[in-house]
Amino acid sequence: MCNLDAVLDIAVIGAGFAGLHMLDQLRRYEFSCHAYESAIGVGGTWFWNRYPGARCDVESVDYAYLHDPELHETWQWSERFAAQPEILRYAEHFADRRGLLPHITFGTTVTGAAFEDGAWNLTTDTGERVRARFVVTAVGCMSAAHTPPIPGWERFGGTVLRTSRWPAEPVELAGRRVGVIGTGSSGIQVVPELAKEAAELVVFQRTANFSVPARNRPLTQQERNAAVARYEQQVHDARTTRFGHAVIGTGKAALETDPAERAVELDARWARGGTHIVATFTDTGRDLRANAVLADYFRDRVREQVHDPATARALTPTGYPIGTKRLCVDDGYYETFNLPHVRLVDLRADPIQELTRTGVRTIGGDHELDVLVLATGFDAFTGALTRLGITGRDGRALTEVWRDGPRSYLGLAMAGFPNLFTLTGPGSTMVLSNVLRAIEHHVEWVRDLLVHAREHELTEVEALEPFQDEWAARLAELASGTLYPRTDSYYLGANIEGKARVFAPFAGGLDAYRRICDAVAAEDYRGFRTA
Ligand code: NA7
Repeated sequence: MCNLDAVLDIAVIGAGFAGLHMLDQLRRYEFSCHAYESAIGVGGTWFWNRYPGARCDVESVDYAYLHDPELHETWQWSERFAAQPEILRYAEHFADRRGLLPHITFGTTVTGAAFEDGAWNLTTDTGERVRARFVVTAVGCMSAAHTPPIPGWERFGGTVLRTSRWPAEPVELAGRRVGVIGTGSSGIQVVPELAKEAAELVVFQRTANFSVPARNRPLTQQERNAAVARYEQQVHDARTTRFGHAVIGTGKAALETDPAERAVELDARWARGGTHIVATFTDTGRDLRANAVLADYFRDRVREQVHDPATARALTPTGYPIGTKRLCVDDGYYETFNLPHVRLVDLRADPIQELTRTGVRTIGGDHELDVLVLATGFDAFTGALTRLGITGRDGRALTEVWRDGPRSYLGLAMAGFPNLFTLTGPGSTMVLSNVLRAIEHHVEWVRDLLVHAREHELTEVEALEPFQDEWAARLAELASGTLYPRTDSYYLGANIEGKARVFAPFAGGLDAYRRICDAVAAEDYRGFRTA
């Protein structure tokens, strides 16, 4: 690690939760390091997704760093599910507390990363050139926004807003006709908030999603104290549970539980709110008949909440197993459709044809709008990485190497791309676990590998192809034991036209994933070529 050509030991790309923690750890271990961030502030996802209603679907006390016990003890979350401004403040507080800001260049997007003569040359949109021995990407797995290929974007004369790039300044919606395309987690959160202001709200839905109420509320001081007292248990859960935090199920299979008892268990979780309801029974994630029990329970709840039978029918998810798309968590989503100025356009029955100068044209007619909100998702998992312009050994472009889908070893490294590590990369647990828990694991694992490289004076660390192949086979095998591959979702890349269909996340749970990574490290980084 002492090549005189290298300006930095390590360049970090991104200053969200992963990038900040990585940068902090590298500084603590006295590496020369610097981070580059497109935004003008820290926070990543929580910097950009500042639309009204943006909120985490993991409980605040679980969606926080655990590696800093003092921060854990002193930070007080105000609500059960924190809203975007509070999570952003938390990221800013961490960066400030750890003195990270001088070590981040903001407003700078990495546009090229080439491995040449034993180090990485980064280029940026501001013309900066950086040379670093190692690069760690912390670009997020849901950060490359997706704009659907609807004809007529250039024609629409109104305002276009994206949930994933919401303006920092207030947006005036009072008295305006607003349309929303997309009913995933973001759409379902933003719709009730927009309805409070807009004169008219039209929701364009392609696929009805399963959604559970959040039952968000302020945390009591007693609950905050209990969270502090639970610290050791949380650290234990981070290592030993599937999601990285405790989820209390019944431990029973739905198909072996009496229907009356099933209803009691599901009612209790529905009343409590949040995503834990999907883990009520042990078999709903792999058995279609069991899955239907849970799905039917959700469908009945839609009918209870939406007054108009035709709207209720359109909002009722059908045709795919519950949980195979991200379960949404809402705050009054269904009730919003009982308001007189809100209407649903079911795009399955009435597809979008084009945008016109004044709105959205579907087969059924024109919907006149002043504002169009896109909540249309992301080129998930791979998009933020392929947009970096990465070329590895022998000038091979990542976009070429991943043409048939992402390939990685542990989701953290790639054959052909030495000295490059991808936090929350495709092939890790990503959004199938608590992402904060996954981030902390990856950062500490990569840090240890970099320390190992320094101690052993290694100049190159690269994943080996056969181990990468084995990892791909393991990912496919784990996915085949679940219901995920049955549904067109971003987990499979199916939301992006022309994208290879590969189930990208590790579906075996964060606990199992950690054990594998620990074993790799313990066996002198098995599966890596070092020089
Ligand atoms: P999602 O969950 O990917 O949702 C995107 C939504 O946009 C979804 O309803 C899509 O329908 C819809 N969409 C995408 N393209 C189109 C077109 N062309 N026409 C109509 N509708 C379209 O993204 P979110 O931002 O809501 O959530 C992302 C993650 O953030 C979430 O999983 C949490 O982890 C937090 P589709 O279902 O594809 O038919």
